[in-house]
Amino acid sequence: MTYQIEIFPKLGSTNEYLRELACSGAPEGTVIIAREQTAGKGRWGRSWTSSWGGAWFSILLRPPIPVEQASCIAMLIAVSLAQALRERWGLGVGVKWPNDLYVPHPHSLSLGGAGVKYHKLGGILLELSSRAHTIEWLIAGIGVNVNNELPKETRIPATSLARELGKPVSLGEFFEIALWAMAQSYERFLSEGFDFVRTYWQELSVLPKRIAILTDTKSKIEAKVLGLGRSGTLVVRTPEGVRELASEDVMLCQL
Ligand code: BT5
Repeated sequence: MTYQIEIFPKLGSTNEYLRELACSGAPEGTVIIAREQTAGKGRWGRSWTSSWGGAWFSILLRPPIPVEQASCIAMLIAVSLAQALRERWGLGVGVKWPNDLYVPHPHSLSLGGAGVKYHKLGGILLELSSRAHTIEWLIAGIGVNVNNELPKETRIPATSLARELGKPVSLGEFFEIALWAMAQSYERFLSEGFDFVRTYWQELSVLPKRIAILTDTKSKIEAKVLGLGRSGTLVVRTPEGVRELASEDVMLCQL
Protein backbone atom coordinates (compact mmCIF):
# COMPACT_ATOMS: atom_id res chain seq x y z
CA MET A 1 0.00 0.00 0.00
CA THR A 2 1.29 3.44 -0.84
CA TYR A 3 0.29 6.42 1.26
CA GLN A 4 -0.74 9.89 0.10
CA ILE A 5 -0.33 12.04 3.18
CA GLU A 6 -1.73 15.51 3.87
CA ILE A 7 -0.90 17.39 7.07
CA PHE A 8 -3.05 20.19 8.48
CA PRO A 9 -2.25 22.51 11.39
CA LYS A 10 -5.82 22.29 12.66
CA LEU A 11 -8.97 20.37 11.71
CA GLY A 12 -12.28 19.62 13.42
CA SER A 13 -11.81 15.88 13.02
CA THR A 14 -9.50 14.02 10.64
CA ASN A 15 -12.19 11.35 10.26
CA GLU A 16 -14.77 13.92 9.19
CA TYR A 17 -12.38 15.53 6.71
CA LEU A 18 -11.38 12.18 5.23
CA ARG A 19 -15.00 11.07 4.97
CA GLU A 20 -15.62 13.80 2.38
CA LEU A 21 -12.58 12.70 0.39
CA ALA A 22 -13.66 9.06 0.65
CA CYS A 23 -17.11 9.87 -0.70
CA SER A 24 -15.59 11.65 -3.67
CA GLY A 25 -13.40 8.68 -4.59
CA ALA A 26 -10.04 9.30 -2.86
CA PRO A 27 -7.76 6.25 -3.15
CA GLU A 28 -6.88 3.70 -0.51
CA GLY A 29 -3.89 4.90 1.49
CA THR A 30 -5.01 8.53 1.73
CA VAL A 31 -3.87 9.75 5.15
CA ILE A 32 -4.97 12.93 6.89
CA ILE A 33 -2.92 14.19 9.83
CA ALA A 34 -3.94 17.14 12.01
CA ARG A 35 -1.57 18.78 14.46
CA GLU A 36 -4.61 19.70 16.51
CA GLN A 37 -8.30 18.73 16.38
CA THR A 38 -11.07 20.95 17.68
CA ALA A 39 -13.83 18.30 17.51
CA GLY A 40 -12.00 14.98 17.82
CA LYS A 41 -14.41 12.05 18.06
CA GLY A 42 -14.35 8.87 20.12
CA ARG A 43 -16.84 6.00 19.94
CA TRP A 44 -20.48 6.15 21.02
CA GLY A 45 -20.54 9.93 20.47
CA ARG A 46 -17.76 10.54 22.99
CA SER A 47 -15.20 13.25 22.37
CA TRP A 48 -11.46 12.86 21.94
CA THR A 49 -9.17 15.55 23.34
CA SER A 50 -6.57 16.35 20.69
CA SER A 51 -4.25 19.18 21.60
CA TRP A 52 -0.99 20.10 19.89
CA GLY A 53 1.78 17.49 20.16
CA GLY A 54 -0.29 14.32 19.73
CA ALA A 55 -0.66 11.98 16.76
CA TRP A 56 -4.16 12.51 15.36
CA PHE A 57 -4.66 10.88 11.99
CA SER A 58 -7.03 8.93 9.76
CA ILE A 59 -6.32 6.38 7.05
CA LEU A 60 -8.64 5.53 4.17
CA LEU A 61 -8.87 1.85 3.27
CA ARG A 62 -10.98 0.00 0.76
CA PRO A 63 -10.50 -3.59 1.93
CA PRO A 64 -12.05 -6.29 -0.29
CA ILE A 65 -13.67 -8.05 2.66
CA PRO A 66 -17.30 -8.50 3.77
CA VAL A 67 -18.56 -5.73 6.01
CA GLU A 68 -19.03 -8.24 8.85
CA GLN A 69 -15.23 -8.53 9.04
CA ALA A 70 -14.54 -4.81 9.33
CA SER A 71 -13.54 -5.08 13.00
CA CYS A 72 -10.54 -7.14 11.89
CA ILE A 73 -9.06 -3.88 10.64
CA ALA A 74 -9.29 -2.16 14.04
CA MET A 75 -7.66 -5.20 15.63
CA LEU A 76 -4.82 -5.36 13.13
CA ILE A 77 -4.14 -1.66 13.54
CA ALA A 78 -4.14 -1.89 17.34
CA VAL A 79 -1.89 -4.95 17.33
CA SER A 80 0.59 -3.58 14.79
CA LEU A 81 0.80 -0.24 16.59
CA ALA A 82 1.36 -1.89 19.96
CA GLN A 83 4.11 -4.07 18.51
CA ALA A 84 5.77 -1.15 16.74
CA LEU A 85 5.79 1.00 19.88
CA ARG A 86 7.12 -1.89 21.96
CA GLU A 87 9.94 -2.51 19.50
CA ARG A 88 10.98 1.10 19.07
CA TRP A 89 10.48 2.49 22.57
CA GLY A 90 10.51 -0.63 24.75
CA LEU A 91 7.17 0.19 26.39
CA GLY A 92 4.83 -2.60 27.48
CA VAL A 93 1.99 -1.36 25.26
CA GLY A 94 -1.04 -3.67 25.27
CA VAL A 95 -4.34 -3.75 23.39
CA LYS A 96 -7.73 -3.63 25.01
CA TRP A 97 -10.58 -5.00 22.94
CA PRO A 98 -11.94 -3.50 20.86
CA ASN A 99 -9.98 -0.37 20.12
CA ASP A 100 -7.62 0.87 22.83
CA LEU A 101 -3.89 1.00 23.44
CA TYR A 102 -3.02 0.71 27.11
CA VAL A 103 0.18 0.95 29.12
CA PRO A 104 0.44 -0.92 32.44
CA HIS A 105 0.83 0.96 35.71
CA PRO A 106 1.68 -1.34 38.60
CA HIS A 107 -0.79 -1.16 41.45
CA SER A 108 0.49 0.41 44.60
CA LEU A 109 0.70 -2.42 47.14
CA SER A 110 -0.63 -0.10 49.84
CA LEU A 111 -3.88 0.00 47.87
CA GLY A 112 -4.12 -3.72 48.42
CA GLY A 113 -4.00 -4.99 44.83
CA ALA A 114 -1.53 -7.41 43.37
CA GLY A 115 -2.96 -6.69 39.90
CA VAL A 116 -1.99 -4.13 37.34
CA LYS A 117 -3.75 -0.92 36.43
CA TYR A 118 -3.65 0.49 32.93
CA HIS A 119 -3.51 3.97 31.50
CA LYS A 120 -4.86 4.81 28.06
CA LEU A 121 -2.25 5.74 25.46
CA GLY A 122 -4.51 5.83 22.43
CA GLY A 123 -7.66 4.71 20.70
CA ILE A 124 -9.05 3.81 17.29
CA LEU A 125 -12.34 4.87 15.75
CA LEU A 126 -13.54 2.89 12.74
CA GLU A 127 -16.15 4.33 10.40
CA LEU A 128 -17.32 2.84 7.13
CA SER A 129 -19.77 2.85 4.30
CA SER A 130 -20.98 -0.40 2.79
CA ARG A 131 -23.22 -1.60 -0.01
CA ALA A 132 -24.59 -5.14 -0.33
CA HIS A 133 -22.23 -6.43 2.38
CA THR A 134 -19.10 -5.04 0.73
CA ILE A 135 -17.12 -2.13 2.10
CA GLU A 136 -17.06 1.00 -0.08
CA TRP A 137 -14.69 2.83 2.21
CA LEU A 138 -13.39 2.39 5.71
CA ILE A 139 -11.76 5.13 7.73
CA ALA A 140 -9.51 4.19 10.63
CA GLY A 141 -9.11 7.22 12.88
CA ILE A 142 -6.19 6.84 15.24
CA GLY A 143 -5.32 9.00 18.21
CA VAL A 144 -2.13 8.41 20.19
CA ASN A 145 -0.93 10.72 22.95
CA VAL A 146 2.68 11.53 22.13
CA ASN A 147 3.92 14.92 23.44
CA ASN A 148 0.53 16.57 24.03
CA GLU A 149 -0.93 17.73 27.29
CA LEU A 150 -3.22 15.05 28.67
CA PRO A 151 -6.90 15.42 29.46
CA LYS A 152 -7.61 15.04 33.17
CA GLU A 153 -11.26 14.06 33.34
CA THR A 154 -11.12 10.75 31.51
CA ARG A 155 -12.78 7.48 32.46
CA ILE A 156 -9.43 5.67 32.26
CA PRO A 157 -6.42 7.83 33.22
CA ALA A 158 -4.60 9.03 30.09
CA THR A 159 -0.89 8.73 29.42
CA SER A 160 1.44 9.68 26.58
CA LEU A 161 4.65 8.35 25.06
CA ALA A 162 6.52 11.38 26.41
CA ARG A 163 5.19 10.84 29.91
CA GLU A 164 6.07 7.15 29.89
CA LEU A 165 9.55 7.74 28.50
CA GLY A 166 10.29 10.91 30.47
CA LYS A 167 11.28 12.81 27.32
CA PRO A 168 9.65 14.13 24.15
CA VAL A 169 9.36 11.85 21.15
CA SER A 170 9.83 12.85 17.50
CA LEU A 171 6.36 12.97 15.94
CA GLY A 172 7.95 12.45 12.53
CA GLU A 173 9.53 9.22 13.72
CA PHE A 174 6.28 8.13 15.34
CA PHE A 175 4.39 8.51 12.05
CA GLU A 176 7.10 6.79 10.06
CA ILE A 177 7.09 3.77 12.35
CA ALA A 178 3.31 3.62 12.83
CA LEU A 179 2.39 3.96 9.15
CA TRP A 180 4.98 1.41 8.09
CA ALA A 181 3.82 -1.13 10.69
CA MET A 182 0.17 -0.71 9.71
CA ALA A 183 0.87 -1.11 6.00
CA GLN A 184 2.82 -4.32 6.64
CA SER A 185 0.02 -5.80 8.72
CA TYR A 186 -2.70 -4.73 6.33
CA GLU A 187 -0.96 -6.33 3.37
CA ARG A 188 -0.31 -9.51 5.32
CA PHE A 189 -3.97 -9.61 6.36
CA LEU A 190 -5.12 -9.28 2.74
CA SER A 191 -2.82 -12.04 1.57
CA GLU A 192 -3.03 -14.57 4.40
CA GLY A 193 -6.08 -13.70 6.52
CA PHE A 194 -6.67 -12.81 10.13
CA ASP A 195 -5.06 -15.69 12.05
CA PHE A 196 -1.70 -14.00 12.60
CA VAL A 197 -3.46 -11.00 14.19
CA ARG A 198 -5.36 -13.33 16.54
CA THR A 199 -2.10 -14.94 17.61
CA TYR A 200 -0.45 -11.59 18.38
CA TRP A 201 -3.62 -10.36 20.07
CA GLN A 202 -3.44 -13.22 22.59
CA GLU A 203 0.01 -11.99 23.60
CA LEU A 204 -0.90 -8.30 23.73
CA SER A 205 -4.42 -8.32 25.17
CA VAL A 206 -4.80 -6.66 28.57
CA LEU A 207 -8.39 -7.81 29.16
CA PRO A 208 -8.82 -9.61 32.45
CA LYS A 209 -10.13 -13.19 32.30
CA ARG A 210 -13.46 -12.15 33.79
CA ILE A 211 -15.29 -9.10 32.49
CA ALA A 212 -18.73 -7.55 32.62
CA ILE A 213 -20.54 -6.62 29.43
CA LEU A 214 -23.30 -4.09 28.98
CA THR A 215 -25.62 -5.13 26.16
CA ASP A 216 -27.99 -2.95 24.15
CA THR A 217 -30.74 -3.92 26.57
CA LYS A 218 -28.55 -2.23 29.24
CA SER A 219 -28.28 -5.37 31.31
CA LYS A 220 -24.92 -6.24 32.84
CA ILE A 221 -23.71 -9.79 32.27
CA GLU A 222 -20.62 -11.40 33.72
CA ALA A 223 -18.48 -13.26 31.19
CA LYS A 224 -15.25 -15.21 30.87
CA VAL A 225 -13.01 -14.14 27.99
CA LEU A 226 -12.18 -17.06 25.68
CA GLY A 227 -10.39 -15.25 22.85
CA LEU A 228 -10.71 -13.28 19.63
CA GLY A 229 -13.12 -14.58 16.99
CA ARG A 230 -12.45 -14.85 13.26
CA SER A 231 -14.10 -11.52 12.50
CA GLY A 232 -12.54 -9.49 15.31
CA THR A 233 -15.35 -10.38 17.70
CA LEU A 234 -14.69 -11.12 21.37
CA VAL A 235 -15.60 -14.69 22.25
CA VAL A 236 -16.88 -15.03 25.81
CA ARG A 237 -18.64 -17.59 27.98
CA THR A 238 -21.70 -16.21 29.75
CA PRO A 239 -24.18 -18.01 32.01
CA GLU A 240 -26.29 -18.53 28.86
CA GLY A 241 -23.46 -20.07 26.86
CA VAL A 242 -20.69 -19.00 24.48
CA ARG A 243 -21.30 -15.67 22.72
CA GLU A 244 -19.43 -13.64 20.12
CA LEU A 245 -19.53 -9.94 20.90
CA ALA A 246 -19.31 -7.31 18.18
CA SER A 247 -17.70 -4.05 19.27
CA GLU A 248 -20.66 -1.98 18.08
CA ASP A 249 -23.13 -3.98 20.20
CA VAL A 250 -21.59 -4.07 23.66
CA MET A 251 -19.63 -2.03 26.14
CA LEU A 252 -17.25 -3.59 28.62
CA CYS A 253 -17.56 -2.36 32.18
CA GLN A 254 -16.28 -2.98 35.67
CA LEU A 255 -17.33 -6.22 37.35
C1 BT5 B 1 -11.48 6.10 21.24
O1 BT5 B 1 -12.78 6.34 21.62
O2 BT5 B 1 -10.61 5.71 21.98
C2 BT5 B 1 -11.19 6.45 19.79
C3 BT5 B 1 -10.41 7.72 19.68
C4 BT5 B 1 -10.07 8.03 18.24
C5 BT5 B 1 -9.48 9.39 18.08
C6 BT5 B 1 -8.95 9.63 16.70
S1 BT5 B 1 -7.95 11.03 16.58
C7 BT5 B 1 -7.95 10.97 14.88
C8 BT5 B 1 -9.35 10.56 14.45
N1 BT5 B 1 -10.20 11.71 14.28
C9 BT5 B 1 -11.20 11.74 15.18
O3 BT5 B 1 -12.08 12.62 15.27
N2 BT5 B 1 -11.11 10.65 15.98
C10 BT5 B 1 -10.00 9.79 15.61
P1 BT5 B 1 -13.41 5.89 23.00
O4 BT5 B 1 -13.06 4.46 23.32
O5 BT5 B 1 -14.86 6.24 22.89
O6 BT5 B 1 -12.70 6.80 24.06
C11 BT5 B 1 -13.14 8.11 24.31
C12 BT5 B 1 -12.90 8.40 25.78
O7 BT5 B 1 -11.49 8.45 26.00
C13 BT5 B 1 -13.43 9.75 26.21
O8 BT5 B 1 -14.76 9.65 26.66
C14 BT5 B 1 -12.47 10.14 27.34
O9 BT5 B 1 -12.86 9.54 28.56
C15 BT5 B 1 -11.17 9.50 26.90
N3 BT5 B 1 -10.26 10.43 26.20
C16 BT5 B 1 -10.55 11.52 25.46
N4 BT5 B 1 -9.45 12.06 24.94
C17 BT5 B 1 -8.41 11.28 25.35
C18 BT5 B 1 -7.00 11.31 25.15
N5 BT5 B 1 -6.41 12.23 24.40
N6 BT5 B 1 -6.27 10.33 25.75
C19 BT5 B 1 -6.83 9.37 26.50
N7 BT5 B 1 -8.16 9.29 26.74
C20 BT5 B 1 -8.93 10.23 26.17
